[in-house]
Amino acid sequence: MANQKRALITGISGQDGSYLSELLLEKGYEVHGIVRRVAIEDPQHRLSRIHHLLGRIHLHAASLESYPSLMKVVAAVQPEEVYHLAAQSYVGYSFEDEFSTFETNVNGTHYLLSACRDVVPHARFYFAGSSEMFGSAPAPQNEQTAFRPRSAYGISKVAGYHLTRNYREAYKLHASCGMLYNHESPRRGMEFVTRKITSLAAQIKLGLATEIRLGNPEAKRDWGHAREYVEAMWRMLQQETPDDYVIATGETHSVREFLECAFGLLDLDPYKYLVLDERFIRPAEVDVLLGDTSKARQHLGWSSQTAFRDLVRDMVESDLKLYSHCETREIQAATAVRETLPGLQPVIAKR
Ligand code: G4F
Repeated sequence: MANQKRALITGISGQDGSYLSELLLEKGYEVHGIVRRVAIEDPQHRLSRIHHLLGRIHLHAASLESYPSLMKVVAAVQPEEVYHLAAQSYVGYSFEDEFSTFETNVNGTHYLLSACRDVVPHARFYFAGSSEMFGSAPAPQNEQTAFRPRSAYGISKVAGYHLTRNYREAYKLHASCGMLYNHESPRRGMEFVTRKITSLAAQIKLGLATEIRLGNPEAKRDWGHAREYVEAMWRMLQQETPDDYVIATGETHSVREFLECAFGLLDLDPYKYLVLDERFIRPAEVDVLLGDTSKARQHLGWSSQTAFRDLVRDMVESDLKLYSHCETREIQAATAVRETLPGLQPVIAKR
């Protein structure tokens, strides 16, 4: 198609990358994505979220740690829109390895911004910021709230936000930052608490697991559906002027509420299975995240549509289906890894 817009997505194989690819394909974009070389060598596992899109999207091997590799892809693709989603995105792990979190999240963002400025200065750029930038700031948080990050991850996102803003002001890049609150779905990684809960609820229901080990159940998060949040990213890049937006539901719920809702949907009493495990407690916790989305509503015409209970139901039903088809030995292997490496939980591929 002659007028087809080209988009480049880093982190295309993740939850958000997969939903964003679907959205952009629907809108008629030519979609390009950056993945690590190992992902191309092991598509079954590492590209499971975009398996159904292979053949309709273009994948390029590059690494956020390598400026030349990013530069080469940007020059080859010549995108009109760049969505920078890739990151070391697990907050818990950032306490274990602050240095690689910084390397990937700060330098990776800097390299990509710099490549865009030098090669495609007219491209529109989206940076995946995070509500973790607000950290311990009082709720509700909006675009004016001062950042008080509580982890290396949060600090790395604050740095990415300032880099994005600086490229906008200094080099006139059309660069926007979405400060996205937690967004979940059946495609969420197993290391995050929502998916951990829904996958274990399903396994317990099917007799494949006997307990669920959690850290702090009192933390509160503003949880929305990832499928809707990628629409907000796209809308930001369709604005005449670049800007920064809080994207959230405007409701907050505790981990405990999520647990009760997920187990309740399967007629299970969570307290028969819950074990509090200090290995999952973070050295510094973010107690309450709650976003004020007035600006996104006004400027982007965007608001979250999925109710909390419907989000939980979507994830629980999907995991029930997934684990109904799983081999017991696959689950045992996954459980063994979970026990030894609490931060790193394996993904069981969707069939
Ligand atoms: O699911 P989580 O690991 O997500 P977290 O830390 O809020 O970060 C996610 O959302 C951010 C946006 O706000 C993103 F920027 C980030 O990339 C990521 O997507 O933890 C949620 C809460 C925390 O308070 C944690 O301490 O759940 C608590 N929690 C309690 N037990 C647990 C566990 N978290 C995990 N992952 N595992 C537990 O067993």
